[in-house]
Amino acid sequence: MMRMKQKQLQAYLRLVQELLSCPHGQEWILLEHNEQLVTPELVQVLEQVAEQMSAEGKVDTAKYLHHWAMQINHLMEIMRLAIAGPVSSGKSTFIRSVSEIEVVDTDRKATDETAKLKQNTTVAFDFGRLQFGPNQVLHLYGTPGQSRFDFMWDLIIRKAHAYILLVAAHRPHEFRYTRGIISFMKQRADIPMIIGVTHTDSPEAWSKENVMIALGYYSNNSPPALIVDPRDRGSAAQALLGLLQHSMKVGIKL
Ligand SMILES: Nc1nc2c(ncn2[C@@H]2O[C@H](COP(=O)(O)OP(=O)(O)OP(=O)(O)O)[C@@H](O)[C@H]2O)c(=O)[nH]1
Ligand SMILES: [Mg+2]
Repeated sequence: MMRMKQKQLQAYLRLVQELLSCPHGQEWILLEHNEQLVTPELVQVLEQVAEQMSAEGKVDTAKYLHHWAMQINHLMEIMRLAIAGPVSSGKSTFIRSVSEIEVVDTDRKATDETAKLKQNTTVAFDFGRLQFGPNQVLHLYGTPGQSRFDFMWDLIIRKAHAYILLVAAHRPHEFRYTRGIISFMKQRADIPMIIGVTHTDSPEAWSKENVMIALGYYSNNSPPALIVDPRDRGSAAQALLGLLQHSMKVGIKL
């Protein structure tokens, strides 16, 4: 802090001020707009202001700033995100679309009932990596769709910070199986999740709203749902941003 230039310090303090006055739920957007200030120095400034507030007896403000210092600190590290969902919902495609590294391919020729649906299925997991903003690295883990690999779901979900559940809108007979995946995940890890509705370009596709109802979400406790085309890099990146925003809102377990 001592060595920080005066001008730089002012910029950080201004951002802290904005963070304190911005509407609840908008913090992540504010940070996105000030991406160049989301650095270890910001964490330092947040903690120092928090300490000062605490000394002045403003405990809630201090707690709030400390919370954000921890969230930002965490953001600058690696975030592990899982992409789950039934066979052929688009998990491998999603990760291939956004990853900056060659995706570790564990797709094998499908032999069982999956073969009717597609030629190849993931038998271990997909792994991709993505630099998101100057300080943030995302590691993406795609689960295999078939339930005989549920030990792999278990390993991945226990390690993940948050996940996207992909569901194909044109295969309603899989909605019940998808609910099973969701409750499996929920039992193992209480982490932020969003629903990504895929295959909405199919003529048989259900609407996003109806898919959500079929998954058992009726009311305001439902997770955010987005339409996503995993084949499209922009669409997949938008879904990741949606997951990050949601994670910021509900908080990530550190
Ligand atoms: N038309 C259309 N095709 C899609 C969409 N999403 C995925 N696909 C296609 O669906 C097929 C299956 O996608 P995968 O990414 O292999 O599915 P997966 O979820 O990894 O499947 P498993 O590994 O077997 O569980 C691929 O041919 C994708 O290109 C979509 O929104 N629309
Ligand atoms: Mg796959």
